[in-house]
Amino acid sequence: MAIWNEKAENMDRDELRALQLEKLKKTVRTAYDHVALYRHKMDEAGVTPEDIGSLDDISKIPFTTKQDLREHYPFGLAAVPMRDIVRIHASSGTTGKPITACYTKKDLEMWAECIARVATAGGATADDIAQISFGYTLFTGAFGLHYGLEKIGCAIIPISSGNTERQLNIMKDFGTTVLIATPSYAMYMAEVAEKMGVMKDIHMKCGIFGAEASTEELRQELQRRWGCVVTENYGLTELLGPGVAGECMCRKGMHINEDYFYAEIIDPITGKVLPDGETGELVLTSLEREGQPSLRYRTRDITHIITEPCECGRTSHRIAKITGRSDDMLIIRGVNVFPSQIESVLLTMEGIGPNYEIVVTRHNYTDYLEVKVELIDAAMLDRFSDLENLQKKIVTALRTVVGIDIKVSLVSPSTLKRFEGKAKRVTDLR
Ligand code: DLL
Repeated sequence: MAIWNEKAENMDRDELRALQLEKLKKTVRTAYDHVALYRHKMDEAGVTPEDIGSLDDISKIPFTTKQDLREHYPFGLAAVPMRDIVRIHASSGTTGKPITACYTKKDLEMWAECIARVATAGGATADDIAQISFGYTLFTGAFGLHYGLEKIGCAIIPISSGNTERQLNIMKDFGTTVLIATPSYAMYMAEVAEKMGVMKDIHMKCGIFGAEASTEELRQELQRRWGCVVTENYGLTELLGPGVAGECMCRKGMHINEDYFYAEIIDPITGKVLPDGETGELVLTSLEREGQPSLRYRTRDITHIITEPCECGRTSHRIAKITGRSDDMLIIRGVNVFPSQIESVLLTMEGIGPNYEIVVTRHNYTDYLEVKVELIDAAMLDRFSDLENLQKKIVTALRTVVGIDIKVSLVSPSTLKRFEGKAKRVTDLR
């Protein structure tokens, strides 16, 4: 299993911690001196950059939130003059103002390095033809992956997202071996490929997917349909974009680029730092961003840190699959429900497809969940008892895992919405 940067990725952990501390001190100093938000927050908490004498001292620094970033939209968190910024990205910002990210030339080099590591871990090499099916827009996904894959030496097809039939014809004609997409779009592409009958002419080596939560069950389904290894990677605009962490071929958690990012897990309610291995909210600090450093950014993503050595030989800690975002969690009649729990049940059931929609409603002050899921065989709609049996089976399986009764509606094949970027599975009508 190839490693892009052995020196960095196999670094002795004591050496790594010393490097992290050195970089943390510098980052805190820069953030304090050049970004008003960080200076005000630290002054208010009575902390100075000199108070950072060990990695544990990071807990003295106040958290940064998405709200802070919104309030300083667009460039209030830039730590360098605008003439040193060479790229600007932004998150989709479906609610409220978008989040912006400013990069210097050095940041872009560091980004390409992070992606080269993650993509190599996921199986990409200079011999590959890599199709980037993320949108080339303000979204960090396409441009982020692009320069890292180019650094590796892949032949890149910058096709962007959408126009699925064309995507598949290109895969067939150009001999794409690596696909870059969201897991939900990769699933949709697989469905269309099967319908077009082109799957036999596509010879994928690996799918390097990310940008949204997905379950282990969805990975298995994607691997089965594409006939290749599927790894996932993680990142966010606020910190960099993709490249914060990514899986290796062992597929047992995403290796964090720890020389560039310091990860903590906190209790999302109390803000207390939790020991390694406990599940909570991921908090990230950038260790080498020039354009826009981040101090203790609350990602809202729920995961845990895996410290056991990985069989691949990398010494970095890993983050486990994101089980959801703390703000995605649904509280239904007092029970916490993550959409990922529902997905993991649905994907193990026979007779239904991998697409689903969760609808939340409220009647007489009580919340209800409905899951719409597609039948594989439309003819089943005419066989009432089969339909009823399948429905009952899904309701029971969901009750066992989620702990509440969820209404299940079985709909005709190919009738639910498909997504070319990040899937939106939950419709909250409350
Ligand atoms: O989604 C960056 C990215 C692009 C990552 C391409 C990987 C591949 P944003 O649009 O700012 O950035 O969204 C960041 O997406 O806080 C998570 O909630 C979610 N997310 C990203 N990767 C994963 C993943 C990009 N592998 C937000 N699993 C993050 C679960 C993910 N959630």
